[in-house]
Amino acid sequence: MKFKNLLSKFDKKFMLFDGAMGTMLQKSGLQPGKLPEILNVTDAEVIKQIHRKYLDAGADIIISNTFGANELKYNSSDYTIEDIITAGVKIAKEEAGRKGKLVALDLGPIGQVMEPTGNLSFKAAYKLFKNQVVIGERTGADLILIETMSDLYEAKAAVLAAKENSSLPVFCTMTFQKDGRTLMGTDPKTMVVALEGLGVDVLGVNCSLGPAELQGIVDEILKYSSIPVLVQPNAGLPRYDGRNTVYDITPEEFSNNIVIMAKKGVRIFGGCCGTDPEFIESIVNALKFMKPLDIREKGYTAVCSPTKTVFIGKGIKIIGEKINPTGQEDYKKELIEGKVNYIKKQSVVQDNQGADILGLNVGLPEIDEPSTMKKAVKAVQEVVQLPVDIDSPNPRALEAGARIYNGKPIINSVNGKKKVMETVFPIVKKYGGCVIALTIDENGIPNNAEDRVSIAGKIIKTAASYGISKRDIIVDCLTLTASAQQKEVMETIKAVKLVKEKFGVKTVLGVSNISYGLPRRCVLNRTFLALALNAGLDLPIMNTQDQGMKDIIAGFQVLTGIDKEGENYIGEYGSKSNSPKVKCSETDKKLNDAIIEGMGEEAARITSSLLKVEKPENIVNSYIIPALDEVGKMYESQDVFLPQLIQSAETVKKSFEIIKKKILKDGKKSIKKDSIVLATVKGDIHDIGKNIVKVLLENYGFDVIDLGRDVDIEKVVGTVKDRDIKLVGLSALMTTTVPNMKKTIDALRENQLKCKVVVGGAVLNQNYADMIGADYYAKDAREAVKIAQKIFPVSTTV
Ligand code: B1M
Repeated sequence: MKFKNLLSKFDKKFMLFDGAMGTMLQKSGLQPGKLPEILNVTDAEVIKQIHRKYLDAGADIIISNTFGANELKYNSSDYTIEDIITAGVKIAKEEAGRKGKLVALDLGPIGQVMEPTGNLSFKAAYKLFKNQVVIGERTGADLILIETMSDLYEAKAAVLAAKENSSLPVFCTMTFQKDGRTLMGTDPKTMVVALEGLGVDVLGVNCSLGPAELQGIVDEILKYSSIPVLVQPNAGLPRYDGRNTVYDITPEEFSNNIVIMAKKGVRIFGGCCGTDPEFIESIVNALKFMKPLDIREKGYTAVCSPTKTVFIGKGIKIIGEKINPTGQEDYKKELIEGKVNYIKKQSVVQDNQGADILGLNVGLPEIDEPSTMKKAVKAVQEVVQLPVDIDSPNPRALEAGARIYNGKPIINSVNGKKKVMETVFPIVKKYGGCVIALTIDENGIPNNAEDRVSIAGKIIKTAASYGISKRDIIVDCLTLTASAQQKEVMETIKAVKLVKEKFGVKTVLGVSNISYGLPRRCVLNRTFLALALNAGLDLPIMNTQDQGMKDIIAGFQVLTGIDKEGENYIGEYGSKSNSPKVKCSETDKKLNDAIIEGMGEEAARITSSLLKVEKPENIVNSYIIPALDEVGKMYESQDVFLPQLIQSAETVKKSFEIIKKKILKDGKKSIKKDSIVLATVKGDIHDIGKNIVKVLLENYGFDVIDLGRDVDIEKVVGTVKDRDIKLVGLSALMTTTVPNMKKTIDALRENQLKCKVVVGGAVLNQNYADMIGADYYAKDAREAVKIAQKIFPVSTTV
């Protein structure tokens, strides 16, 4: 309601935020590294002046100086976040109030990485945001601005915290890189699908890039968004001039690009890093005589994970049915034992077999379904990028799953019973899923198609009263078994057709149920699938291992013109002598697969058994390094994103722990030799390779002083000086950190330290090593040991 009031003021004009706070603070002498929000308490006048300048420039909304004011950042400060946020919002309110303008409570990222990639739990993030929201609303903020988000999951925690603990309008913007995705891999359309689902009032992009470079990202957002879009670009691309980060474009260039965006449909603007009141004034002038475009409802049906959006109704999309305890004894056993290995394995297998969405059912009477559902959702999202269909008749399990899910899920299901609708629709509305609507009500499943259609109508109408759009409802006309209810088979098919014709909604069917109790089930499943597809089925829930069913879908899409010019069909079947691609169905995965898929326990298990037949070094060289190389390539080609890269690295750690134990157990640690300093250079956090070198050196009796990763040059120099070190080993994995390797070597030389330096890391070669003044280059860990033995000749041979 509050948002409608706010928006009505801007019905015929653009809404304008202010520009950068940090840039202005730096101009007024704030030292880098100091927490800027403290100034709300210690130097209120500075903040006041900045707000005043932006208001004078024509901003309608000023943003409180509270971006980083969370309890983690301020845990050792003299001031509480209560002090800081209260002061920040108060100052802004006073200034804005003078001109009848508004104040946005600013919430930036917490500054820690969320689980499973990092350690910050969803619950902890939610709590931090909640505290900020409560203080901000109490002090009089008019709206909440969640901004500069790189992680969709963190954005979700912030949005839920804002919506559940205040009645203020919620605006949320994310930050994109040059490759068109956020650091954690979310693309603009996925952001729109997830954030719209969560019910934000405004969404968009801030920071990232300059306005010219943002145009493509803005186009994508506008293409999918049915709500107002906010854009706050930087003042050009950031550049380091040797001392400071600088931004190059003029206010005029900035506003010229803003005008282009306004013509495309953006309604709300502001500035981010590098902008100042001149930029805002320039936008005010440029938009003075323009009117914002009306917003169009886009009308598609979509679900998403953090990195992948699946549009339902654009071609046939498959929900994999295998993560369901019905008839799966091994899965049942795992559920009872609280394990998730089956879920992870089946997620990967079905993904490889062509599932678009994964069905997730954990329903066993003897377990705590809500908490198991949470665990299961996390397990799936750790290993695959597919969206999830959270399947349970238990609304508490649905809610637990939907809350913890990263993205927009399918919520499976609601039905025509009044009580069920009353419990499930609020969940759908709050967490923003697509919901599967079963055509059953208090009187059971109707025998005939028409009655099922009328239940569908009732559900769609009731959903609308909760603010749930028809586009988010997927109707299930219910597959009954041909063995028990043969007559009703064709009623289901007819119902699918009628539901589509009458309401234009998307449809889903669990296909395999048709053949229950009959022999050669695949024959009936396939035939039923073909009939249902022809009637308008969009989303079969099926066995992804059944190639015959996948063939029918592929053929159907060619014959109905969905697969334009048979492009996918030819791609799939053309060159492979009618043998379609079944990438993976074996369950006993090899070590490289386990690493690529991020299956930690699996990797540890395989490593242990491999060690019975392979040398530790062989496992590193023949399995681990090639697997990581492949992940690196997939990362580069955007087949996987940072969370998956991290997941693979974590998996390698598990595998390497086991290898390390073995190496050290077999080792010849008795000879005490001189110490070697090892470090991954400044700016580089890759340490898997360096750690391997360390273990092997220790195995050959050397004493290693491991300085860790991202190591300051001074620390290397200091240690070499203090301990009279004769050999230093430096590792670097990125082209961008090789210069720091050179700087470290230069510093050792400048300090006239007589140590030798050996360098290594995938990005280096002998030439580079020579160029940066290293004494030795080691292509791998064995080579590093050989060099150490050369320098300390008493050693045994490798
Ligand atoms: Co990143 N990463 N990564 N990464 N990562 C690379 C290096 C990359 C090539 C991937 C890609 O884009 N294809 C790319 C660098 C591109 C470039 O510079 N041209 C890259 C990038 C871009 C990034 C980030 C910037 C991503 C982002 O945030 N957007 C970020 C960097 C953060 C930073 O450092 N500031 C980042 C982060 C990460 C993770 C944290 C997710 C993780 C590292 C986890 C960890 O190390 N604790 C990670 C990983 C795993 C990789 C890949 C996939 C694998 C690296 C690895 O461990 N290889 C990597 C792609 C690749 O290399 N194929 C990639 C296995 C390891 C055993 O090999 O380290 O070469 P290596 O060590 C060998 C030898 O080289 C030698 O012996 C070892 C054993 O034989 N050796 C030495 C190594 N050091 C030695 C020292 C010696 C002697 C021998 O004497 C002292």
